[in-house]
Amino acid sequence: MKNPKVLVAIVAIVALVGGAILGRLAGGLGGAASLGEIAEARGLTVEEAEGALSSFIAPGDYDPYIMFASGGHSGNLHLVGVPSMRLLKTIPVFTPESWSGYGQGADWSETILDEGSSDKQATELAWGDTHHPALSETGGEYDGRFVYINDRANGRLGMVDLRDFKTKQILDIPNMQTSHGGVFATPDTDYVHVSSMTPMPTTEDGFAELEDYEESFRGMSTFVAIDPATGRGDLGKSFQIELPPYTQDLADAGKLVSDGYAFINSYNSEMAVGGVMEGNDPIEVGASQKDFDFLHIIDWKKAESVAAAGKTEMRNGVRVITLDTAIAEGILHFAPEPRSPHGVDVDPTGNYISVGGKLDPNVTIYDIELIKQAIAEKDFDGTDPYGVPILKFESVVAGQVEVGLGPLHTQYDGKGNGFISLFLDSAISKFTLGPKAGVAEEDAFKLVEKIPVNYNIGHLAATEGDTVAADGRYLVALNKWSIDRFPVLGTLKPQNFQLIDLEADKLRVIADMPIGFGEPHYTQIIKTERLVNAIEVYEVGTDPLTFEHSEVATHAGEARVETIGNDVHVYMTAMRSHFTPDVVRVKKGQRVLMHITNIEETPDATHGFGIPGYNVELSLDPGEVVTVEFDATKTGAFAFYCTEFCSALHLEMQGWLLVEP
Ligand code: K7E
Ligand code: CUA
Repeated sequence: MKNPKVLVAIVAIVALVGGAILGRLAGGLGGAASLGEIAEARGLTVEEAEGALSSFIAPGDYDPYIMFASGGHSGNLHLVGVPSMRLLKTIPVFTPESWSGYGQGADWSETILDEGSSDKQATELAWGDTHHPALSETGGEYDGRFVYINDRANGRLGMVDLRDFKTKQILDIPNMQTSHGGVFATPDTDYVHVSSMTPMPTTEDGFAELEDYEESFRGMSTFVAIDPATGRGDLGKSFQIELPPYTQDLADAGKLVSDGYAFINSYNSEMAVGGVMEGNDPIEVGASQKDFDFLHIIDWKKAESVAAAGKTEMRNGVRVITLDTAIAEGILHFAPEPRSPHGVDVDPTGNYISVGGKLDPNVTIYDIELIKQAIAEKDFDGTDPYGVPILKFESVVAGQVEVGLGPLHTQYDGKGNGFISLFLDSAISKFTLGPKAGVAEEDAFKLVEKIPVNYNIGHLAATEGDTVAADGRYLVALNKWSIDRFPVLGTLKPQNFQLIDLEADKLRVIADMPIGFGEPHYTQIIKTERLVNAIEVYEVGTDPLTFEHSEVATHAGEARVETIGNDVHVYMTAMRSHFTPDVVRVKKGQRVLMHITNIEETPDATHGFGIPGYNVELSLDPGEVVTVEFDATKTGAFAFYCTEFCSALHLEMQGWLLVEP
């Protein structure tokens, strides 16, 4: 044995595997030493072998957790098993995607994308920048019903129904150009919150000069009212709160003792607008002058009743509580927060609010009781230029912990600890919270441990870490750079997820997962067992948008072609291994409406439908009805076919679209 570390590995692994497993290994593999031989052959250290065993999910077994990861500017949502870090699914939200047929000719998904581009936009949008997924909650716990995600670029909110895991709504939120703060669901998903990132002009035509920034631009906090049955956002019941033109950043909802409050970080309270060629400071310099920015504390329950009392202005279909009203009604307060903060995160007990100031080496931990008391006693340190009262820093802060450089986002284990990402240090620091999270007075607000990650971490996510039920099982680091972690495969490198086992004695990374399909910003991790609404097949004839029986559903034996005026309606069925009808004749210039029903009842018996030259690609999941509409603009004999390898005669599952001159 050449490698001494392998000898250690063998000893450790033999010690590691318990009696029962040892027996099985001895029987099956000819002795536990076989594990050591594998470790040796693969050059694994003890720690690596332990890590592999603790993240391994045997073929055919399921992961106990599912991570909902944003896909960044790919516009998608990715589902990853934890701890195996296997990619299970990609759900397109803001971007057309041809595997699932999303926005690729299917009427219902195109409707969603179309509705997602209101007059607010300059054109019809075909991308989004997803940052923060928010799973719906009941009583502060994930309920497995819906997941929401923002489009940071275009001020929109996507909703995915966790029955069929498809995007069912894109809500283009008026009066804000961008969206970042949140997304979070209030503890019973009455509202889903999104706030703007960059303030926008409040003028009718959306234009204002940058010289008028302080007067004319405003930020916006939006509470989107959610229909509990469908999960859809309803702008008519929603309300917005106008904010000063600072850059509102991350946000979080209060829970339990802080229920009814929302918290939003801000930076650029300097209100720098850039203009380096016009003699101004670059934005990053102008926006980093002050030692403190403002944590926005919003009493959203009060805002809800102020809106119900009609003290709002109607702007583009939404009730807006103006900044003056928000101040007068005591809806909005500020607390100073150290330099250019990014993340704000409420702990599972609802008592503590952690803020990471990018340019300050501390995590600052606020206490909601102190905040409430300071508001009640008007313990203010003056106001900001717009008249928003500022609470005294020392009156509302419970503790600060020096954690390292570039602190961003915090997650919790539900055992009194916080984990904060350190972008500049490429590390995660573990720190303790205070007595209200069950920590002894003498241990409160201390640095526990700091571990390196690779590299430049943004968010991090703990299992159920945003809820009252944070269980402290795993932590995933979402790293921006992966510079030397993987083979060089061209110039665009993947992001890197790293898995950390929170039950190990000492924290360390146990698995890497390169993300070669976008830049995930945030993820939420839910116990798989909570996804109780997930279905495997639709009832035959279901319209996926409404979950109701479709008017154009075509059952076996009902296939037909009907011509009404210039429209040719083709009622088609798909079943292993044929489309009926398989020959469709139309004339050039006619409008073709194909209503296709997959009449299969077997899970996974998916068919596809592609037509060459016409940019049509659909996924027809078992039971699903999809309508595709297009003008027969080009003559020819087009060989349409099933795009999923569904059966032994899949290749024969084809037909003709004949477009006669
Ligand atoms: Cu930190 Cu958009 Cu959540 Cu990215 S934000 S990292
Ligand atoms: Cu149906 Cu291939």
